[in-house]
Amino acid sequence: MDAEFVSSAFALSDCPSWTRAEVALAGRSNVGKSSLLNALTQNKHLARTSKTPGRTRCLNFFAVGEALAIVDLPGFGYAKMGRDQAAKLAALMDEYLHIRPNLVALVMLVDARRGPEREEADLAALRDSRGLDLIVVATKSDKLRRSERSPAIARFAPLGTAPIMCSATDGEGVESLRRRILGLAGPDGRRLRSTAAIV
Ligand SMILES: Nc1nc2c(ncn2[C@@H]2O[C@H](COP(=O)(O)OP(=O)(O)OP(=O)(O)O)[C@@H](O)[C@H]2O)c(=O)[nH]1
Ligand SMILES: [Mg+2]
Repeated sequence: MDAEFVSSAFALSDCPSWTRAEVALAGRSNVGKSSLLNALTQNKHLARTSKTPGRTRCLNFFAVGEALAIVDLPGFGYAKMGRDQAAKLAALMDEYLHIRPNLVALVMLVDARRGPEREEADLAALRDSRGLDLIVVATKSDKLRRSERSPAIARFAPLGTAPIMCSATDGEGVESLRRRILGLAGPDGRRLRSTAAIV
C-alpha cells in the first residue's frame, strides 16, 4: 500500500479539500494506530509512534492511491494531557467523526488483551448513525498466548463484528486489513460510496 503524508489538521477547517474517501484509524491512546499504519504501508518512518501514550495530537492525512486517504487520529482516553488541550482534541475528534463528509469508514483498533469497552461501543455506533463502514481490529495480537486467543476474540461479540487479529510486530492480519481498506475504493479508483457533500 503506497501512502504519502499530506498534512496535519489541528482544526476541522485545516482538513484537506479533496474528494478522497477517508478511512480513519481510531482507538485508545497507545493502542497501536500509528504502528499499524506503518505496517500497512511497510514504511516505519511514515507515522510517528511512541511508548508514551498521547503521541499523536492532531489529525494526520495520508493519501493512498487515487481515491483513498487514511487518517491517523489522536487516541482517546489519555488523561495526562492538560485539561484544555484534552478538551480541544476531544472536540476536534468529535467534529471530524460526526460531520466530515469525506469520512466513509472507521478502522477501530482495540487492544486484543483488553477488548472493547464503553468508548469503543460508542465509536462503533457511528456505523449506524452515520452509515460508516466499520472494520474492527484487535491490536498487539503477538502479546496473546495461544490459550488466550479464543477468550480474547469472544470479548468482541458485543460489537457484532469479528475483529481482524493484527500485530504490527509480527505482521499477523496486516495483509487482510490492507485488502479490506483498499476494497473501500472501487476497482477503477472511484469511490464506491457517496457522501452528502464533499468539501
Ligand atoms: N507488541 C506490540 N507492540 C506494539 C504493536 N503495535 C504498537 N506497539 C507498541 O505500542 C506503543 C504505541 O504504539 P503507537 O503506534 O504509537 O500507538 P498509537 O495508538 O498511535 O498512540 P497515540 O498516538 O498516543 O494515540 C509503541 O511502543 C509501539 O511500539 C504490536 O502490534 N505489538
Ligand atoms: Mg499515534
